[in-house]
Amino acid sequence: DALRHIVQRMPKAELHIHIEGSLEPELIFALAKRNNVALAFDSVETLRAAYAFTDLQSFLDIYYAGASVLLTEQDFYDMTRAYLLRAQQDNVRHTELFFDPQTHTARGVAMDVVINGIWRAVQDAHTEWGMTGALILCFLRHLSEDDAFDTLEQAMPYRDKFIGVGLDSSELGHPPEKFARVFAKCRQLGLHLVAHAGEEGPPAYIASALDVLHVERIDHGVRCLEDAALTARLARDKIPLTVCPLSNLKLRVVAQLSEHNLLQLLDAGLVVTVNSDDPAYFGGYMNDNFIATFEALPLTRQHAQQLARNSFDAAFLDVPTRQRYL
Ligand code: ES4
Ligand code: ZN
Repeated sequence: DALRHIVQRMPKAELHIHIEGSLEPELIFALAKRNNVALAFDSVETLRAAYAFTDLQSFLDIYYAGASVLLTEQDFYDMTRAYLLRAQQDNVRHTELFFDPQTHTARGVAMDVVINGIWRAVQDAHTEWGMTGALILCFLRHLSEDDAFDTLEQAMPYRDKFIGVGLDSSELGHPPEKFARVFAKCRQLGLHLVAHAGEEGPPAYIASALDVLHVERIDHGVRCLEDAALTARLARDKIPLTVCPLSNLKLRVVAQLSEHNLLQLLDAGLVVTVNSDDPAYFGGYMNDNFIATFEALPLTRQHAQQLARNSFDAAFLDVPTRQRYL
């Protein structure tokens, strides 16, 4: 119909996608077989049937299990290639990919295997389709700040292959302050800074991500509306929110998409973007997120165009590249 056509046609940037969350069950099983890795599920169907989440942690447990099949550089390449191909079909022209090195280095997979595999797929998508892409290294917030420092040090030989750092995994009980020193170090290194905040955690975590970590964007951030002063600040300072509607639905941040606050966020003057988060787990890629949200909320064609424009405004692009997209 008309909406699907408009959404399909708009060039978009995806700024909140965990590349390990793009691993489809079929690829998990193919890689498990290729690498002789044992899985706790006996088929694609039983694995997919386990994708019934009640909160963030119930998802993370199965997401880390899925990532256990990734061992070689080719595995990371194949995963990333499949995502970029799918994004290209949704007319996504630019992607900023989160990756979780600690999920892999903790299993004995070397940092170069992770980064080189993902980065080679990004380069090939640029050569073949003109798609631009960049990597954002995420620290797992359920682990210690010392572990994050070790991870940063292991990644420094590949500093030219990632543009920034983020903070993900279990939010509650792991506030931004826990990572103040490592983010200060990353800031000195000239890395872009983002953090998940205000997904399950309170608005105070959004405020401390800004005040203590000095992040440039907030991943999720949907709970900001509980604090009017914080919302006004996000609008005034044009801090983008990378919102992930189907993720919020599947992790029960909202009970129904019709209860999602995306329209209120836009009406508050925030730089909202739409993203897929972990598309293989949450039931949809970029355009699925747009269409499901537009079917559930009274959003217009102008809102769709605003969201697409915001995705490029919020991207970490150099001025000429941004100009080319707008
Ligand atoms: C994540 Cl939805 C979400 N939240 C926090 N951490 C994550 N890692 C992968 N997906
Ligand atoms: Zn996320």
